[in-house]
Amino acid sequence: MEIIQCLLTGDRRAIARLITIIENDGAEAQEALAALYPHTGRAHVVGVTGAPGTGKSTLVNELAKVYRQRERTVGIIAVDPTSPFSGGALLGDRIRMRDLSGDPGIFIRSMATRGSLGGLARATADAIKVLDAAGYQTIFVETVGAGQAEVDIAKAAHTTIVVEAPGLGDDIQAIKAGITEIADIFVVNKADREGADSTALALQMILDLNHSSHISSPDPRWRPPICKTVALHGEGVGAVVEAIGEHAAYLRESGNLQRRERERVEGELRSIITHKMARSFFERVAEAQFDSLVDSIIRRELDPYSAAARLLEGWR
Ligand SMILES: Nc1nc2c(ncn2[C@@H]2O[C@H](COP(=O)(O)OP(=O)(O)OP(=O)(O)O)[C@@H](O)[C@H]2O)c(=O)[nH]1
Ligand SMILES: [Mg+2]
Repeated sequence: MEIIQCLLTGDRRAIARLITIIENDGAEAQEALAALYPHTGRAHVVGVTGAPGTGKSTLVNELAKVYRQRERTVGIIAVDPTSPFSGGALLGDRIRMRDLSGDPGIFIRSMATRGSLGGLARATADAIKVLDAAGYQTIFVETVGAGQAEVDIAKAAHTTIVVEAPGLGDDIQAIKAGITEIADIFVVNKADREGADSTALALQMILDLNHSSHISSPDPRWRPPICKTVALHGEGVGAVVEAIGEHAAYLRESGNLQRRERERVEGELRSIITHKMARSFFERVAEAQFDSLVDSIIRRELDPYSAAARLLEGWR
């Protein structure tokens, strides 16, 4: 494919077009992904997640600057699971990241939900492949919140940063509930504000608790560092870059890089198969039969499980 040749030379229009093709999820997307896949697997993917407004975009912006000073190319994907309008709700991010644009070593793209959250996770994973094949060495993926969509998106990352900010008391609860499992690095941003120390302390305590009770820690040998930053002024950002480097080295040396890659590919394959099977089922099922079963369920003549079994009969 000609567009893939352009992509491999780092052509920005080719990158943008390919990501749009992927978002539209048609036959063209499959063909493109097949062609670019052999050129992937080189980038280090860093997920950045956390509650709204904690300073994720500002932090990514500053991290990207540090990487650029070190002559590493940077791809940035900002994912908004709450917005159906790609680019609309995230316009703010683009404006904030404006001081990075114009640098050919940086590519920034926003993505939003077109259909299901599962679809968004798949599209994000594929957009990462496009930037990887185009030669971007470090790829940041920013997501908001701590829902299942973020956890799924985080699975595509090698290193996941969870960003906290002081004064979000309830948020610590949310973090406790699920997100410690995906955090490789914690950042307490807005350290210029009151309460940053107690937020960091709360995180320490959660880590101690998890450590002693062996709850989460998929990686008992890696204890997530807690970095304090003032992203607004670039303070403490160098330490985050170091932590990312240390985590990457840890992944390589411990053999966890291969283990994660295997888990990621397994999950991806399962998700694609589930998606494809469901889609091909709904393409083939007779609408009239489907509707009449719905009527039967409503009339309580049939329960939903038996109706599903009837529809699936003979489909295997
Ligand atoms: N005081 C202070 N403000 C900050 C700092 N970092 C970011 N901000 C401000 O916090 C606000 C939100 O920053 P963003 O970077 O957009 O936060 P975000 O987490 O990307 O926000 P969403 O993507 O909307 O969830 C902006 O007004 C920033 O200027 C910081 O270190 N200190
Ligand atoms: Mg943001």
